[in-house]
Amino acid sequence: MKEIYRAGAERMAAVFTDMAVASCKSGKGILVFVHKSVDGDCVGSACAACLIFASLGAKAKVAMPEELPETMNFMGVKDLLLIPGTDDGQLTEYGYALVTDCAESHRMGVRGELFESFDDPAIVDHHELTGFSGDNKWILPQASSASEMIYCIAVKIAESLKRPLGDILDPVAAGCILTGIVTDTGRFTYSNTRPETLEAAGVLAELGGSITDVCHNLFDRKRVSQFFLSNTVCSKARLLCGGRLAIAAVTRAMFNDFNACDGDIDDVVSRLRDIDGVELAVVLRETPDGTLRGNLRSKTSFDCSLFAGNYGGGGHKRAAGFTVEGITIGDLYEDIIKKAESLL
Ligand SMILES: [Mn+2]
Repeated sequence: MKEIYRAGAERMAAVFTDMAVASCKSGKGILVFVHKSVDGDCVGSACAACLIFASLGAKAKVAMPEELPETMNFMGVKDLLLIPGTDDGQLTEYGYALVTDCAESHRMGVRGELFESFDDPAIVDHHELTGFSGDNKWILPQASSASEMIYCIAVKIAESLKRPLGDILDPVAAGCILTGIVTDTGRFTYSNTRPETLEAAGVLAELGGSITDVCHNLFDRKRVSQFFLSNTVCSKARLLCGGRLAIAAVTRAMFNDFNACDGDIDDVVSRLRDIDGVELAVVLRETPDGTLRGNLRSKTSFDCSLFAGNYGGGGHKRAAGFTVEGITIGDLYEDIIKKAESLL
């Protein structure tokens, strides 16, 4: 295992093992939290963590902030999920908390309050964050995905227990981790794809994960509404700042016209970034709850995470986002252009 992962993975392997032991002794399960607007990495890393705990004899489930998107059904993880409003009665059976691909309760949607009620939760995250320290917290922005970090933890658990990795990661867990890695590396095309990321993917494929299934379900498949709305949004996008900024705004009316759902424009921001000459792509949308969501992607140098910070958001250098309210989408659009102009 590469140096940047080793110490953290070893430390967290001990944390996972200790949590499993404590959970078995007390009879209280482990809840794994994720960010809202779930994606392949948060669901994949969280479900894999649950299955790792299960391999250690402990009961663990994911405290989902929303229902699982239909496109993720292929992961075969429904039994691991607690869905708000349907499984809430079970929550008292849990006494320990882990969060993956996220660290901050305000990003957890309806689960934020529950997360806050846990003392000193364990964290595994790869977002650019400061202010989280402690032996049970591992933040590694250089990691491709939270899922790759979970993979490293599983490797260290297997090593320390002298068990084969397949004992710790069953085929479903391997598929979950692969889902997170494929998602966050844009199918191994983003610059966060390291040689060790590819090595991990190879091992996970051997353990039963399928890159084909992830790519088909999370990248290639398009709902009819998604296809037509995303084409319309792209056709309305503008190139500014000498072609270095591509920006598009999506109103609720546009969603309604196409009978489309919120996730239907998730692919637009990378399509805009891929235009020759574009360094920063921004897609703004009106969300169903009345807030505005901004998604940013950059090609080579622009720091999206830093820029999203202007609006209280964050993420990664090449991909970030934010949520704001109290401003119209038109005003936000102009404000972003003004701020980006001085940086591009
Ligand atoms: Mn992630």
